[in-house]
Amino acid sequence: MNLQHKKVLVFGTGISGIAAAKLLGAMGAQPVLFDENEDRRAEDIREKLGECKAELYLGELPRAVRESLSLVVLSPGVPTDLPLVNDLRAAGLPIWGEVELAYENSRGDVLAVTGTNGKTTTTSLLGAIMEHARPSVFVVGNIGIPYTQVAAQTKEDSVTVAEISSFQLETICDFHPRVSAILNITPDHLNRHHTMEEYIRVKERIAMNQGREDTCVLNYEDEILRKFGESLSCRVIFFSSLRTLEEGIYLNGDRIEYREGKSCISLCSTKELKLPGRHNHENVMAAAAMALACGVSAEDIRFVLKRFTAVEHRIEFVEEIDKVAYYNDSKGTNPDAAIKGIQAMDRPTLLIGGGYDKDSSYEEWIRSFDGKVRYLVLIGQTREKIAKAARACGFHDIVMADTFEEAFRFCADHARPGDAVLLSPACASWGMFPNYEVRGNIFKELVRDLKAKKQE
Ligand code: UMA
Repeated sequence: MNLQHKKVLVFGTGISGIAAAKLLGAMGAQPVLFDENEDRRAEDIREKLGECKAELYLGELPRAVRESLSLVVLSPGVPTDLPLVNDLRAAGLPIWGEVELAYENSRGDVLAVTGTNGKTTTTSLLGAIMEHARPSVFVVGNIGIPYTQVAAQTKEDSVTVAEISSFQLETICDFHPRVSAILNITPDHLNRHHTMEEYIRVKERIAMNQGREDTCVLNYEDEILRKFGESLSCRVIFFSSLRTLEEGIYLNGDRIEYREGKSCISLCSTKELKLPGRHNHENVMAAAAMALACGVSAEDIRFVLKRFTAVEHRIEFVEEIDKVAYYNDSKGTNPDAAIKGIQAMDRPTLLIGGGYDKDSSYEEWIRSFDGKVRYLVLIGQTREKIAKAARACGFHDIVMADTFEEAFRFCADHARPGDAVLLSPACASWGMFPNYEVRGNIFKELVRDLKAKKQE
């Protein structure tokens, strides 16, 4: 689409909106930035826009402006069924996501990772492998770097490794990864997608433009994905952490093996990895399969696998103070991710949970405690709902805290030598924090303050 001198609405003034407006400005379009939150400070937004001359509207979008538009670009956090978005769609305007805008204006190959959990680790690891093997690599998307921020820098030989959320998949049109992966699908973001069926449908959109030349990497142990694989026209590589496969990548004892036709490559042992847990071994297999599909050598993949360490905020070890280990799993933003968090603990644990309500149910998470949780310290909007679910599952060691600091203090005061204190909330951070990174960083600051006090 030629956007020269065309007015394009960019909905949302977060990091995606700012980057999309800048890209549009550089392309010769006229970006119109809009945010429903009238409390956003116009000066701050203008400062972030720098040289980009965008019109800016906060709170309401004037009718005259709506009528002058040629395209709408949505930030991922903007629901596609908002009345305003419905009106713009009904007026015949194309509605793109920020990812689609970036894709339309970038070059080279795209490798895209989605799934309910493990996306960030898999994307980072794949990014590290590609950076080791290729000259020009960009790691973007839900991981925290808007794709539009780098699109203009990509070249024919570039590889863009993108973490793509369900929010972002709702608004792609021609987005066409050469290699895609869906790691797993378990209930999440149901307040946005309304039903599990819709959430699955949206996730599966990652492969909708892939053809015979392309590859989709899927989890064989996820029944939905196993079936989905049978329906695809592109090449499918399955991974499994529970069985050996005739074709694909799998765990054979502690060895990660890749089998294609008659050839079988042994990549490495899980003992050589710095990423703990079965869920991480799945992430490793997915990243390795994607890299192999791009023609990266087993030797290059092996080199990176043996060196790659955990991603920040994902079961991240922070400090040991008085023989109590503190772990930051702020990225455990849904029950399934938080299950991985508690499963990774090998000692009695004081667990901080709760936050923003995404219509999740918490029983399965509580049942996964497996006798390890000494106290469940609850915060935020969901604390009553989680407490109710816990009691219904027979778990009663519940503490209610009014603030994050209070929750932390309770854990620090009640932990015994040999215990772990784990922040793994099973909920999004919104309402108490701008995002999970801020929540995780505050947790780490509290741990470091505690250490400093003990040393005084
Ligand atoms: N806004 C409205 N109306 C709405 C919703 C939002 O006007 O109905 C405005 C808000 O007032 C705000 C702006 O939109 O000013 C925020 O836009 P955004 O929520 O899309 O946030 P960005 O800062 O652009 O960050 C987004 C992703 N955020 C979400 O998907 C919620 C980031 O993912 C992503 O890293 C970034 O783009 C770069 O691609 C975060 C996330 O929480 C980490 N993702 C979810 C997850 O991982 O579970 C999907």
